[in-house]
Amino acid sequence: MNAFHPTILLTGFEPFGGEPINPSAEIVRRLDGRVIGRHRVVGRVLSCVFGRAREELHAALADAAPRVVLALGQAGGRSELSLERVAINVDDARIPDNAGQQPIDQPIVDGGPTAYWSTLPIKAIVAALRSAALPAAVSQTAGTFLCNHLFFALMHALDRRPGVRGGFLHVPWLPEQAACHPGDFALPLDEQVRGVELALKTTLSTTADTRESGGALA
Ligand code: PCA
Repeated sequence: MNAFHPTILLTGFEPFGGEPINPSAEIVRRLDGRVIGRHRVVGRVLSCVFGRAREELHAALADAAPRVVLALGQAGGRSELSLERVAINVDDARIPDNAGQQPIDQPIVDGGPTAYWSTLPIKAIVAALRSAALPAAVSQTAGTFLCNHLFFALMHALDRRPGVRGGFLHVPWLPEQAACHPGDFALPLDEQVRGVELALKTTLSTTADTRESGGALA
């Protein structure tokens, strides 16, 4: 590893909603500093707070000057690593954030576009993950809480940084969390880390996305 590697910015979120941990933060801690496909991973764990998460993201983009940005978040109850297709320009919080804010039907960027597409090769990533025996699917919504907020802020920022690709991946519960959510799917941390590494490798080796079905099987 040296200072001349181009960088990948990998973000996760602090715990929220009463959970003691957030798998996305654990993955970021495991991969921070790792070299993947000759790119150095710069990891950042962001606040689960509207507005503040966006400022932390902007600071991280300025510091790391990444070629690729992958933002991660927890989606408890999902049964796959979910490659988000689209970020929408609305905050509509089901629960308060970690600072007690609960915006309802608020635009994220006033006068901004309705939505941005992920610029990661989401279908190729789903195919690579499934080939590696990891559960994966394209998701058509990142919700309207912090994850969508951050994803939209990211794509809005990247709109002014041509050539920098970015997107969002939602991850399931860890087994220790699922114990408190009976019946929900869980994926061990090692498998989640393996999935994120593979998603990054696939991004670096794929310029044009593949065309194939990447939907959930159920
Ligand atoms: N998941 C939440 C916000 C932070 C996180 O990890 C979401 O899906 O919006």
